[in-house]
Amino acid sequence: MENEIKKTVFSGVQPSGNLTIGNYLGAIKNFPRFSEEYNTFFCVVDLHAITVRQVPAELRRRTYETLALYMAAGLDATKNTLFVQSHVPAHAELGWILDCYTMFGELSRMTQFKDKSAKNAENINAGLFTYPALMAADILLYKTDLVPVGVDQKQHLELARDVAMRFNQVYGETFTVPEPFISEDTMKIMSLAEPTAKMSKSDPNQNAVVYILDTKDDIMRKFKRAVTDSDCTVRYSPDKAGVSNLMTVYRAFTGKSFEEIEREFDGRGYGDFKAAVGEACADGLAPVRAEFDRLIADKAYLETVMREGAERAAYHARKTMSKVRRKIGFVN
Ligand code: AQP
Repeated sequence: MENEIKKTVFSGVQPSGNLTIGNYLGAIKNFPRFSEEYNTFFCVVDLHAITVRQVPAELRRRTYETLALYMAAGLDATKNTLFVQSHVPAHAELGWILDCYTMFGELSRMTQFKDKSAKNAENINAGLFTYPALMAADILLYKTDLVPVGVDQKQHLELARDVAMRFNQVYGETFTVPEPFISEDTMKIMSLAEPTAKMSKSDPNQNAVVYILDTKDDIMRKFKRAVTDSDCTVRYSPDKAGVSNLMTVYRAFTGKSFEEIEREFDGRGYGDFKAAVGEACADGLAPVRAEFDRLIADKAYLETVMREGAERAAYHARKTMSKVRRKIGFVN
């Protein structure tokens, strides 16, 4: 499966909550497009998830679910390396090493750290702070060329590039410097309750978030209640954050352009529009949900995928680690 000439793609999702349509449209839905032409590594990043306190049984369940969702969204386990981060200890090892090449000032500027420490004031742990160095390790272990992510991860990716270049400057060419792949159309899906804030799986307000596995009824209800404005025209505009966000979701599921959507709902109220967004989203997610239900019922198969994926990932990680250890001066 691995091909020396092909470039490499790596990405991951934290099993830190039920996955949202933000995770789906911003990241997972884009993953399968790389399967044929790249060596691909898609990881369930459970080490990252514990930077915020998790209930152990839920973390375990969501790890299986996230893997099943990768496959339900179209990733074939025979064509992609699908694995769980904590099954490949080299992530933690390189994470520690890169901590020593990442500056306090750089980490202090990360907006995700600022946001998450504001939300988790009682648990501002060192892992939350050094999260981007571990993310750099995830990416650099596999000589990754391209990282498909939502725009919220762009700052972390820039830091990964800086750390790779810094290390290469000190020790000579070691790491490939990765590029982000950000799908312009869906790079940031916003909360339905507060459309100036990102939709997040850890948002305690369940009505603000559409989960990939929500029932059609839930999806219809959530879009019906979505915050819009008093203007009542379906128009894409920076001063209409709620409506623009719904148009982005509708465009992603129907393939229609913003102009077509504006024409379709010209003279019609928000009620019709919200119902159409709900229908399109529920219909678009239905096959993913059906495939997920099939996969999640077969835990033994998911465990086989995890085990084989971890073996393949570990093989590549070992090669990078041996180079890194030698360059740093560790005794073999
Ligand atoms: N709202 C979003 N719009 C577009 N892309 C998004 N992503 C997340 N939310 C949106 C992308 O999903 C991938 C996986 O994200 P993650 O699990 O690594 O962490 P995150 O970015 O912190 O996502 P959440 O949902 O906000 O999780 P919590 O609430 O746990 O922090 C990434 O590519 C991300 O860009």
